Amino acid sequence: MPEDFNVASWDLPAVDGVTPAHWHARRDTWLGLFADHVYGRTPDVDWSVSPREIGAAVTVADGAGLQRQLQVTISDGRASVVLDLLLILPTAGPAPMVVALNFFGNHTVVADDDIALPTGWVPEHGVPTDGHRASEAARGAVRGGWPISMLLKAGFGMATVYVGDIAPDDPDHVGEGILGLRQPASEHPWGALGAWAWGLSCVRRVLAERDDVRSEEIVVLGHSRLGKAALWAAAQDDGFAGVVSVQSGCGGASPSRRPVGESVEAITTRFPHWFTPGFAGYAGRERELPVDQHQLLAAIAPRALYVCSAIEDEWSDPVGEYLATAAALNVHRALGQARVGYHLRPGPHSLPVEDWEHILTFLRHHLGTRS
Ligand code: GTR
Repeated sequence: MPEDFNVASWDLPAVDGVTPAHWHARRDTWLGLFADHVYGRTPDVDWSVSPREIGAAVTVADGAGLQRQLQVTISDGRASVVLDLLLILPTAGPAPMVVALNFFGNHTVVADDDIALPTGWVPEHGVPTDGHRASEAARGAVRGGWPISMLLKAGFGMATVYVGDIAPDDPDHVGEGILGLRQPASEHPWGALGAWAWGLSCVRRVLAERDDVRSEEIVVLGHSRLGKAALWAAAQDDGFAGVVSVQSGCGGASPSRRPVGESVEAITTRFPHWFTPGFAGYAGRERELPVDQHQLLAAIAPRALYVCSAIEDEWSDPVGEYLATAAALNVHRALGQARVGYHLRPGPHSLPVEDWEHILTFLRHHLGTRS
């Protein structure tokens, strides 16, 4: 563990006294506070979610999986967005699923010339682009971080969408997705994390209707900023059987009150578009936040929660992630379930195969999937 003895004193809002009888009301209160003070309100709109399969299924991983591409239109009758959804499912029948957004486009996750390229803005962070437009040269660029064969072997399918299909991750372009089309009639407008969480729930709805998916065993996973979105998605949408947060840090699994790693000031200065604007007002006054991130982890109870940290990733505050998980565990226990796990591995901020191995061990155990 990193040196931790000189941290100024801090404490978390209490989460004691939870009982099954009043859990729903308590959870709703916390979710309302997160919406109003951190992520913004998700519009209370009746969205239709219409998937359309593009092309034929392709056999992958030496016959272990079937790869499918879907275009998902999400509409409220006035505004709509279209997501390109990449599915890889075990050939052997209905499967539990891991749903995860990707940073650069579906074409970067697997090396396949037939994967649709994103049509909107894409980031330039070591992955080739044509001036912030998706490039053929990026096909398969990040496939090392997506161990599809390992997932299939463990009995899991994988569903992924490019995060920018929902809301591009840039303050100047974020409005080109759903945020530009729908803002709730609220003084707490949603930001990109709220939009990404909403997109994840839409994907879950698509999967839950499929015969080749075990609808009760859909888990949402995310690394870093996408881990923040995964937690917010799972907290709000109890159709998810669980969540895996990988080094989600500030605004994710680590407490805002703990004066270690990324602060509210740092994150809202660099990424103002992620949160509801009012969150920035807590810079330097984190103690006044009416919630903290352990309550987000608790709001997932009694469903499965797995938090991954890395020792060298001090910006995400691995100790804080652990302490928040431990605090949330008390709530999960109070509800009679302790499907909560945490690991800390050596090394930097990343999602290597080593993390996936631990994640799949946890999920196989707690989702009761085949051996
Ligand atoms: C950092 C940011 C973190 C984390 C990370 C990531 O720059 O400060 O909150 O989300 O990006 O998403 O890779």
